[in-house]
Amino acid sequence: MPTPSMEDYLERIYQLIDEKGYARVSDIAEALAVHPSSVTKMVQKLDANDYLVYEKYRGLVLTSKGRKIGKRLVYRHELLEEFMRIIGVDESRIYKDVEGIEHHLSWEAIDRVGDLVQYFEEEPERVEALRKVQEKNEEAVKDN
Ligand SMILES: [Mn+2]
Repeated sequence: MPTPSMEDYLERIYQLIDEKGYARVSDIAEALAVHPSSVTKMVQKLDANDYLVYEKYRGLVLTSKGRKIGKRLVYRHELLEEFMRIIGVDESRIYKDVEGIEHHLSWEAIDRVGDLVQYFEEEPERVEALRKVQEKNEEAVKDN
């Protein structure tokens, strides 16, 4: 099992490769706002755990294990963002909130959140009904 920090790297490396076809240490450092030496250290750790193969002058390649987990981590992040959007969290807060919770939920909880997102997406009236509850609660706060 990757640690939360390893998960952050795998998620970002998977995304970079998906978008650009490669992930350089400098790109990863920029994306995660960390020093390149920290990236090199972590990349070596991910290599030792068979998530990727790292060669100093040739860059890095995810193994099938790394790709599988990376894909799941990106899915998890996107699903949780969608969940936050549906429950009405302000767009400006969504990214940070997801970064704060994503490593701390079980995969079972993620699957159940997936069911809930699907439940709302299948019938837009369900989202409207939720918004009505939220409006009512906001009115109640104002009246207090
Ligand atoms: Mn994330």
